[in-house]
Amino acid sequence: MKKITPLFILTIAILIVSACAPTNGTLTVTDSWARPAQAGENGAVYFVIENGSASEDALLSTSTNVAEVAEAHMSMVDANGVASMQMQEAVSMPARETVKFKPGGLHIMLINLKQDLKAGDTFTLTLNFKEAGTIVIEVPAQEP
Ligand SMILES: [Cu+2]
Repeated sequence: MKKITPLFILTIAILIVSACAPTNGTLTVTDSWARPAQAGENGAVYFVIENGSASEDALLSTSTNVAEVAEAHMSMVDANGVASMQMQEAVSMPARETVKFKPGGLHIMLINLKQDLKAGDTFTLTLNFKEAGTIVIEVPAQEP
C-alpha cells in the first residue's frame, strides 16, 4: 500500500532592515538631506516617504532643535512664472505610494535656523503622522 507523504514547505521570511531607513513598520523614510544654510536663515529638508501599508496616512507636523519652526511647504510656479511656497496643514500619504519631498516641490522649511548647517553636519527631525505616530530621522546637510 502506497502512502503519500505530505510535503511540508517551510517558508522563511527574511526581514531586511536597513540601518539608514527609519521605519515604524508602515512608513519608511529614506534619502533625507538638507541644504547647507547659516544661522538666522531658512533651510530646507528633503526626503522620500514610502507608505507600505494598505491604509492612508498623513504627515501632520514636524519639529527640530536646529530651527524655530519646521513646517511642510509646497513650492509652485504660477501662470506668470512667479514662484511661491504654500504651507501644508497636512501632507497626504496614500496607501502603498511613495511621496517625494524634493527641490521645486514638497519640502520641510526650517524657519530661522538657530545654528549653521554646514555640509557634513547632521541633525534630527521629528515627523508626526496621523496614524503611524512619530518617526525621528537623521538629516545630513549636503550640497544638492
Ligand atoms: Cu518653504
